[in-house]
Amino acid sequence: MSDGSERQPASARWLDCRGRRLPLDGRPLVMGVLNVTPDSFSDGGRYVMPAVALDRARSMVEAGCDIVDVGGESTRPGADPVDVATETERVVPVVEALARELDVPVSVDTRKAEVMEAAVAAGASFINDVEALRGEGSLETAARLGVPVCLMHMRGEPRTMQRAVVYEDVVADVLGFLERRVEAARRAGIPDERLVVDPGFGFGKRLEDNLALLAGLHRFSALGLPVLVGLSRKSMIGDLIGRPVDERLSASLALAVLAAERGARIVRVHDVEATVDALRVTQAILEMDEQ
Ligand code: HH2
Repeated sequence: MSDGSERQPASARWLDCRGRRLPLDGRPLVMGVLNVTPDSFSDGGRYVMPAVALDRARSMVEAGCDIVDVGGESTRPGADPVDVATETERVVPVVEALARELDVPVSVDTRKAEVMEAAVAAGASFINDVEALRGEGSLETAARLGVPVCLMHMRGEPRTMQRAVVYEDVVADVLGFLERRVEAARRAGIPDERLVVDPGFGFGKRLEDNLALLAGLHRFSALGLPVLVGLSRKSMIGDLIGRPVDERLSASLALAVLAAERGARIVRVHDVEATVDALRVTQAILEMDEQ
């Protein structure tokens, strides 16, 4: 276990997804969103059939995506939870098809230990948990499954998370939370090489909180772990420019670039091709900065 002093900088590492190694020292990795839900805020209802989901995933991979994130439960503000059986039925056939057919790792976006287990058995090689392994049995399950895990900050739970939001200092609060979850993950036996952190844009945060988090994103690199961000098409963009979900590409790209500039190593997006282009040119400048 690391005491922090010998921790490698996030920029010098690989993320090992069951033998598929994702480099963390080049342009930020692009995680393509594939929601197999009827009700997700952006792509709900479009990719529920495994064949359609596979087509969508293939086109994201052709567009340059490094990892595909499959989710079977919407976590948009106000969303109702789904039961384990429903989520498993949605996710497992799609994960199975993607893991068989694609050359990139498949991530499962879930906060349930049972779904993590079933998805990894079906071929998933990354766990993306918006509850940072706080669900029953999740820590132990993720430790045993041996795949990388993203620990995300969320205040409360999706149904209620936007009610009465108040932070004293949102960056310090979210950092403190992630520090505690990283510690819990280490104690459960998950090594740093398998940990990723995410401040959780839009999860129990007001516009001003989201803006402060992005402005202070560079501070999260102090955790010594790769930082993932999900900003694509989110309501903070709608709040700023008043455009509907399908007209938020330009603003999403601006936020992806700003996040990359502030040290994000993985960017979770709906629009893969445009984001890869934006991040490639960003990376060229960042590498000049480092010289
Ligand atoms: N955002 C969403 C879902 N999962 N995971 C991480 N690590 N970070 C995020 O910011 C994040 C996430 C919400 O977006 P989406 O999946 O498009 O919508 P929905 O939750 O409605 O399915």
